[in-house]
Amino acid sequence: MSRKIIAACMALVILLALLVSCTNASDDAGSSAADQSGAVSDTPESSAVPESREESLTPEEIYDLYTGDEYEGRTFTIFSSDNDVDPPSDIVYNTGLTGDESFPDAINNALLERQNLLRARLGVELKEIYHCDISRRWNTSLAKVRSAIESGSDEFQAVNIALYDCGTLSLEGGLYDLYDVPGLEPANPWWDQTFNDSVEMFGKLYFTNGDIAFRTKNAVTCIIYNRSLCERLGTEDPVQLAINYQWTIDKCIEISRSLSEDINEDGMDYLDRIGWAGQYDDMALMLYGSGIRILGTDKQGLPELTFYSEKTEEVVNKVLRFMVDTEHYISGNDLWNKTPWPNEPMLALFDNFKHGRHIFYAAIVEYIFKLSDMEDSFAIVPAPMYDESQQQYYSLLNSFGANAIAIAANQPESELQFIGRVLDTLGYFSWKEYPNSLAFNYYEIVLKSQKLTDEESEKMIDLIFNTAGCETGAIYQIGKIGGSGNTVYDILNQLMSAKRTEGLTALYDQNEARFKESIDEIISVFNESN
Ligand SMILES: [Ca+2]
Repeated sequence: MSRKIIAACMALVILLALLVSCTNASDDAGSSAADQSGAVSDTPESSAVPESREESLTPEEIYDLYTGDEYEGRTFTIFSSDNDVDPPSDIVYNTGLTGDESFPDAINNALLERQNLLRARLGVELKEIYHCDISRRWNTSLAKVRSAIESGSDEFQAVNIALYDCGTLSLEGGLYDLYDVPGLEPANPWWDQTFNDSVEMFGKLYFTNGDIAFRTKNAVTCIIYNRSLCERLGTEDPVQLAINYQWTIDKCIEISRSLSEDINEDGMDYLDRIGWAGQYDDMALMLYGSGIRILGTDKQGLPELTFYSEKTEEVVNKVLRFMVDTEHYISGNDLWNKTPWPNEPMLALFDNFKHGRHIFYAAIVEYIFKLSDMEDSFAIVPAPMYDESQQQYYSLLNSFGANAIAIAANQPESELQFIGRVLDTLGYFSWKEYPNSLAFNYYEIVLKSQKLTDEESEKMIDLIFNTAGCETGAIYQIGKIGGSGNTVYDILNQLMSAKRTEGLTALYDQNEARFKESIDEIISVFNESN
């Protein structure tokens, strides 16, 4: 524990030094890339930071990174999984891949550079085993890791797999606690602290995320909006509202209600002008953005049910009422087989959005890479807050789309220091503050993809990525016992599909005992295996 605190203090010293040097270098107040807190940071008075010894230390010294040569000639393999058959790797360089809009050359080149740096620094060769798991979770990928654990296979040193599979493995004792891995410091700034805080359970950290893997950054939920349309309609500007911490659910709904036009006068349908294009996932986005969590942790670090309150009911009812307002809200869930994209109705709405027929499109960050041919100007904003007093945004990592990095128990404890050191070094070379790194290039692309000023765009990037966390209640499937029963999301889906405008309390009451039982089961499975 003390090691964590020391590292966090050192990180703070560096953070302050970076902020000061940034202020000295130019008057550009926008780039708060060093801001890890997620909150709006006041630039500290430069006199507050003494000319200290720390400034002359290299980052390797400050963060206590291993720089020796005892691993010369070794290979480090990461087992990755996703549901694409043959996607570009986000771990190693993709030979022969150029000019792909959703996978820019700058990213691929940064992967190559990272491999070269790792080889030059530690003499270690980076490799990846990719496995396509069509169903994404609880299937072949999970089976492969389990079987590697059973046989003690040394095929791979770390895993980069679905959040759900990380959750399952962590309960059954299949993953190491990253707080206990020598050579790895999860408090280092290239690991995502808000993510770590959101998934820490039983006082342990079984999986993490950070600058090391950008595909998961693509899975952060956000709201894309058409800025030109807002100007034409004379609404308030969501980016400015977000920057001023006035971006709330009420504002979001109010702005959506400024657009409703039945173009062909045959009733509202998917080709009309409608303020918001979304889907059932919007409920999870709004709840998370309001600071509501299905699962929290108690003082002992044990999981506890934190979902229901009057505030929760208010948010749910607000979103339900918005969703049935078909003049201003259109849901992909109502459009199966009703558009030229029969099985992918969200693509129909995305096409509409591109053509200026919606103000908002609730999505994940990845979608902004697909708008280069959109004429109107657009940008991303975080999920709105419950109200202005919240003064903090929360961005939900899409639990289905995101992976996490973990060390599985196929490796013996004697290998942990090697694995920890390589992972931390890889993280460091991926860090957005490291010159021309993977994360640096990723953020540059997100920045330039938005049609905003650089300063505005940087602020949105900070507000979204520095507040991204995960809903452990979804990952651990609270409510399912032995594979059956309703999760919290299941009961919300029931309300949405029935077009209800209230009714959470009764449904919740019917299921609460089961939710609690499910949590007790998680605790007992964990206690038996760990
Ligand atoms: Ca119509």
